[in-house]
Formats: sequence, C-alpha cells, structure tokens
Amino acid sequence: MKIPRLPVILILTVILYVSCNNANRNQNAGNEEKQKQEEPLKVPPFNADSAYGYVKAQVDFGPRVCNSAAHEKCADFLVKKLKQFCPDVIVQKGQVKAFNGTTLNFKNLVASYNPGTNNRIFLCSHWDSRPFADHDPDVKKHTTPIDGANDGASGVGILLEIARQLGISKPAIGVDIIFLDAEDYGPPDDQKRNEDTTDWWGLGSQFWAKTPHKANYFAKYGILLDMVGAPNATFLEEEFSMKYAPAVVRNVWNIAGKLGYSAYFLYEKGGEIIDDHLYINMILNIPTIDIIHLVKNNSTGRTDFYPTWHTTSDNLNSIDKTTLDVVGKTLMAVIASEK
Ligand code: AHN
Ligand code: ZN
Repeated sequence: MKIPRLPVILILTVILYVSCNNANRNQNAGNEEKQKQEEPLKVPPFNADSAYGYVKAQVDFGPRVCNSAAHEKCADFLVKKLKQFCPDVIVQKGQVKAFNGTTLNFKNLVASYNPGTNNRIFLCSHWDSRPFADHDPDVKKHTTPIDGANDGASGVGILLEIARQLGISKPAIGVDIIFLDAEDYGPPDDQKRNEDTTDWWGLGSQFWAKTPHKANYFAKYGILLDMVGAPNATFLEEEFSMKYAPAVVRNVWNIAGKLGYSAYFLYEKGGEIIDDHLYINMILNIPTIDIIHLVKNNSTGRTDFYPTWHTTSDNLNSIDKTTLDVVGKTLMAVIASEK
C-alpha cells in the first residue's frame, strides 16, 4: 500500500509541535508553583524596639515576685497597657499555696480579640519573676530574687507588642493574649527533697486551666513563650509540646523557616519541661506548645536551659532585640495564617 508522504510528515510535525509546547507550559507552571512556595511570607508589622521597651518597663519595676510591691505595680501597668490595646480585658485574681506554705496572691490577665468566636487561638507567657537565684554561681545570691528579663519579661514584652499590633490591624480570628502568674515559685534546687511533687510550678496556669476566665472556654490551640529574648536563642522541639501538640509545633516551625528563622527554630528534639503548657494540655485539653530556649548538652545528652537561667545575670543585658523580632514576627505570621 502506498502511503502519501506529505500529509504524514505534516501530521507528525504538528504532533511534535503541540507536545513540545505542552511540555514547555508544564515546566513554566512548575516554575511558577516553585516560586510561589519560595516567595518569602508576608509578615504583618511587629516592632522589636517597642517589644524591648515593654521588657525594660517590666524589669524597671524590680523583681515581680508574688506578694511584692513590684508585682502589684507591674500588674497595674500590664492591665493598663492591655486595656489600651484591647476592649475586652479580664483580670483573674486568686490565691494559691506555694511549696513552702506561703499564700501567693496572683493575677492572670487575659485580653480577648473577637471574644465572640470559638475560631480562636491563645498566646501566653508568665509575668511573675523567680524569688530566688538558686542557680547563681555565687551561692550567697541563691536567695536573691531575679530580674527575670528573659525568664518572664521577654515573652510578655513580645506579647504586649503583639497586643498593640492586633489593636491596630484587628485579627481575622479570635486571639487571647494571656499573662499567667505564679509560674516561677517552684522549690529552690538546693532545698529539693525527694518527696517534693513537681506541681509547684505554673500555679497560675494550673488555676486558669481548672477555672478559665470564661465558662466553656475553647481555643483551637495555644502557644506559650518562655525565655524568648536571649541572643541567638535556640528553640528545640520540647517533648511535652511534641506529645500533646505535634501539628502545632510543625506549623509554627515551618512558618518560622519560611521567614528565614531556621537558625532559631531548630528541628531538634528537646527534653520534657514542666511549664505552664503542660497543665493546660493535661487539665484543659487544649493542644499547647512551649517555645522555650533550650540547649543540647552533648555530654549528658539531655537539654539544659540557657546559662543565666535562675541567676542574677538574667537581666536586661541578656536581652537581644533580634530574638524578640524573630519570635514576634513568627507569631504575627502564625496569626495571619489562620482563617
Ligand atoms: C522546672 O524546672 C521543673 N521547670 C521550669 C519551668 C520554668 C521555670 N520556666 C521558667 N522558669
Ligand atoms: Zn524560671
């Protein structure tokens, strides 16, 4: 059979042309997709100078130890600022017993944006500071209260700046900013007895988790900040966070990575830390993570706190604006990513 040459060649040419074109288009689509993924995330504004100012303002009151005058004055300051930024502020007052029998007067402070919706998340940090520098290299200082610039004030400073920003831009979802009290009144290390329970920490969060500021309180998840202001801080994947809220850890770490902060938010396991998030997870059943500065100890294989933890050197000199910026911008991006 004779096949006509010219039409066959024509048809083959057309097929070749069309398939090449398609391949090209597919490749272009792939590039666009890739570009979209790699495009840096847009970060809503967060001002690290302002956050630093809020850290300093707290430290300037002196150690915010429960029952002290500085504690009382700082509470007034925090409530005043929250009310400036948010119309719905609730102060939860109460008393709890410390490990040594002292009755502690505490205040948990809650600012609620879009209080009517259950489509919400909360961000929290403890605002009290530790009554003893029991890890100070100088034993004589073991009973001195600490400034807690990092351990306490850093997280609150970042959250106050977030509260200010949310007051301006109004979040699409519900957000609660919660300042928890009486976290750091745990027994001093040199006085620890075997029969001590571990539940002397996070007394304010234990109270709040049992009795939230509102009946039937619900949030999709929570984020705790603890010691988030030291230079070159490293946030490891804390073990209780991974046990109770692994998807939240993944999401926050991914967002931080997209912002270029993967030197701070490490994909590395950290040990279990008894902190406010543990009680919220156990008692209130809201998946809550702890963004906490941890350091891998290569000789013990365990994770340690940063070197000035529970020492008199946890003061304003140990605060770095860049770290405040990294954490603040990450959280602003997390809020903006929620629908
Ligand atoms: C314990 O040392 C068991 N928990 C530490 C929680 C903490 C203290 N966070 C800040 N200060
Ligand atoms: Zn502490």
